[in-house]
Amino acid sequence: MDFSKEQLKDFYRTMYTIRVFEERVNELFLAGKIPGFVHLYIGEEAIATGVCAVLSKDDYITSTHRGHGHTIAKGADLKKMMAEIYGKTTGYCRGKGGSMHIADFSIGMLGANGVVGGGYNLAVGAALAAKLMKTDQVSVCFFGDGASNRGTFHEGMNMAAAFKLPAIFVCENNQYASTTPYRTTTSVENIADRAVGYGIPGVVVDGNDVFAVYEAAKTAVERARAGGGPSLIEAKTYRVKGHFVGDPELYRSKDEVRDRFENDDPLKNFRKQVLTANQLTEGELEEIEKQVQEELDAAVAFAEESPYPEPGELFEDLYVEGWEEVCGK
Ligand SMILES: Cc1ncc(C[n+]2csc(CCOP(=O)(O)OP(=O)(O)O)c2C)c(N)n1
Ligand SMILES: [Mg+2]
Repeated sequence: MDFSKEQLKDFYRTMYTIRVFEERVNELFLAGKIPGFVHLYIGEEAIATGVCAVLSKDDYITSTHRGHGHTIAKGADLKKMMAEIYGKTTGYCRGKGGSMHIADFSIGMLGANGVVGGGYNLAVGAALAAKLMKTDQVSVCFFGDGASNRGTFHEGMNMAAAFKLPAIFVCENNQYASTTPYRTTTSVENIADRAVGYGIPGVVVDGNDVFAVYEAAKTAVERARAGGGPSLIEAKTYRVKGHFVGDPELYRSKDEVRDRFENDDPLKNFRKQVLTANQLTEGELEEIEKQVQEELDAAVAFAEESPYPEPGELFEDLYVEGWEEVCGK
């Protein structure tokens, strides 16, 4: 497939932004600047980037506990993201949600989710709304290999297939669910094989190749927009960092991680491909890196300078305005 120079630059900009955002979050967490928990997406950048490149601003996504990459790829504001992760009032949830609760409805990002497997039915609900309202929006559910063993997987997949909803299920198989290698808890070799049980297409793609992910997503999105119903994409990848920052990683060796990352880094793969094919120059890639670093520095400065919520605000922003009327209280 032919991509324009602008498209290629956008792929790199998004993947690089995710990579350096996550590296910075890692440093800041270890420096004690960030409260709570963070789960990093390093090594999985090509999946969110390839899928979201196919989507329009008003298409929906649902995310996971490892959600920074999806949120960046859907076009979120880095300043508001960083401020939220810091727990500051200028963040997406006024500092009360943190890393696992970032949402931005204005760009169709329906939320990260601390509940593993919590995204399926939100995504299916959004897809049902799009179908009933006859818009051409699609809804993408990102989820992990571990999450594919939850009951909500079946509920979501079955309903989307039975009602032919414009939903795309994207499994990020990063080989582990916390400390558990996926093969020890999964009955099939490929999670995509389960699509057969719902009568929908299921494909396996190299999740570290942004072009392969884009192609698969494009096929699924076109099918969904045309009324063809849902698809399941399994993107094989590798979780390079611990399950969360601070994970002692006793369940795998350092050599395994180094070998996987050195030999199959989605950013390196992309660089190699576009440079070898003379599609982009080293200078053009470096220019993007410089711009992204500046944007990231500005986001960190914004988060640092922003205030924490006041203790008196503790019970504010918990419910949407007018909830008493809606609930008949
Ligand atoms: C319903 C539920 N069960 C268990 C957990 C604890 N938990 C958090 S992340 C995780 C593993 C998820 O693995 P996977 O779906 O493969 O996603 P990954 O972390 O690899 O991105 C578990 C068990 C949870 N948050 N929610
Ligand atoms: Mg996993």
